[in-house]
Amino acid sequence: MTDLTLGQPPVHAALDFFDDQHPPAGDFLRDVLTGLAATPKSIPPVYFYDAAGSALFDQITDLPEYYVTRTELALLDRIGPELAKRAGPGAVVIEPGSGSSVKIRKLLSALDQPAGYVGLDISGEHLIASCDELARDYPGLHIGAICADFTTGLSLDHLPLPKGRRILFFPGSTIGNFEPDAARAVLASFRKGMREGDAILIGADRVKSPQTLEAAYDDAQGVTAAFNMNLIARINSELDGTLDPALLKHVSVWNAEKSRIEMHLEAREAQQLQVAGRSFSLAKGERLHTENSHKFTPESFQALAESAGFDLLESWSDPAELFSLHWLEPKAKA
Ligand code: AVJ
Repeated sequence: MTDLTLGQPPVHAALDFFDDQHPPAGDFLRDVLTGLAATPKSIPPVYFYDAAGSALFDQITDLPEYYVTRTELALLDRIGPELAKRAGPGAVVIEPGSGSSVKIRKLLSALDQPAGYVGLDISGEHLIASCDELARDYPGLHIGAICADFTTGLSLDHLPLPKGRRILFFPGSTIGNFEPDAARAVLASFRKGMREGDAILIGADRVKSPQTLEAAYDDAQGVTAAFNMNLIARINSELDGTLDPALLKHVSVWNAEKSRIEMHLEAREAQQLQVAGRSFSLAKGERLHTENSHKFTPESFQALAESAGFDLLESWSDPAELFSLHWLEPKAKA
């Protein structure tokens, strides 16, 4: 059951609707225990983003080595008129995993009289705050918010959306966090919620020199290391863990075979650790795998899009070809 909460506490007069789909909270304890018992050991990257982790991620986006965010922002500025032409007037922009309000503002400002915006995020509080701010700055734009987990698909049919063509906005190379099969599944599930003529504007980071990539995920100021280590702080404080951050080292490695940057926490020496009363051991040099960030070539991204049921109509890149934005439309149904 979804409940359409209009004007219930807290009151959001600025929003056309707030649709709480009650996404199940991730089970941090279960996932950490499972990951530590596995070989190789791993922790899912969704747990990076508590308040401290989100603040560290914001700092990452400003680092000299982390070209991703500033490159995508500059690209959005440059291609704004082309996006306006592609989208046409009266579009309804839907943003799964709405994160940076800077990016959505650039898109909304570039488009030709957009009719609506719908933010969708797993964290309702954060979502409402950012949609409220958008509503203040874009009067006349119909704005709604959906609290849901986008990885399980988009359910939009019951919502009072303006009529226009729907444009899904999925920037940041978030798609790169998923392994190929899961990335295909995410895109295919987006497609299920789309009608003919709707489109996705999606950001995807590109393959480039391993040195550039490894530096982007292991910066000189140690902000990315702190972001990675934040997982350890969370395990210690929330799951009664005994991990010693001084015994772990942040590493970023380019995995050429899988075309991805991997982040790990590597044991500087052999150690025992406890989480919620359970014991685990790490051998010297053993790693906890904490994130994958897949990088694409124009060909590999096109193959992914097509395998998920989309045609790739256009791609744009910055002059140094660091990052791309792609325009996808559902393949005509046979
Ligand atoms: C938010 C998944 C796009 O993979 O570049 C940045 C996360 N991790 N630095 C990325 C991240 C370390 C980021 N994404």
